Amino acid sequence: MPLTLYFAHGSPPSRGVLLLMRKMKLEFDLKVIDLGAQEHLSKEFLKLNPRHQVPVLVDDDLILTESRAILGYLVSKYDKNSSLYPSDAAKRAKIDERLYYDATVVFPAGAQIIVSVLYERVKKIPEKQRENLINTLNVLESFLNQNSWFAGNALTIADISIVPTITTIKALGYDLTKHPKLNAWYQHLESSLPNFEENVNGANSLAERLFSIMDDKL
Ligand SMILES: N[C@@H](CCC(=O)N[C@@H](CS)C(=O)NCC(=O)O)C(=O)O
Repeated sequence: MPLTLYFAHGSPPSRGVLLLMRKMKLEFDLKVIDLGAQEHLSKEFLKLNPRHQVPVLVDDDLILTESRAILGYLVSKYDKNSSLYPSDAAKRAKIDERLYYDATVVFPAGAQIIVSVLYERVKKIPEKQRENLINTLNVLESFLNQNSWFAGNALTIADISIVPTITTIKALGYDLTKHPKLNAWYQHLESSLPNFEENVNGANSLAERLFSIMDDKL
């Protein structure tokens, strides 16, 4: 049975998994879940993920519901010698460190703003949320002081996990050139990752929904 990815265009973690699957040239069924139409609350989807979130990966009888676990699994299972997620303990620990930072700080910093606009219908981005996001971007910039990648000296799943949030904030009007190393990293990924435009289109569609509610930009 082929892999199946349940995915939403606007969702940064979904787009990260899609970017990796395209890069790895995996064959898979893509099932697009329309969050606006509440397809993630359907009975069938709740059976896959009771937390009603995308992405979800199904591989035979394995169901995975956390994007960063999916990224690690795909490389470990389908390209285990790849530098995207090496088996060396120290290298892998550094990648995991960045993935946890993404899960607990980077993605939530962007997601907070999206939730405030989409669900609380705020017209202006709350100043505290904007500051939090900028502080996070400054930390990301400092991570790039030693290397041009987030974990070591090669592209890894840490970069692939983080980049969709950055694409989203750019789509919301943020000027990334304020963070020169982050901007250079972004441009490199934009020009080298296959099908990157799918990620940009997904971020633009989410930004369009937000701009239809708020009179603000990042
Ligand atoms: N920890 C999850 C976060 C996924 C997540 O927040 N998904 C959002 C879209 S970006 C979602 O499906 N939201 C619908 C909901 O929570 O009901 C991951 O990275 O896989």
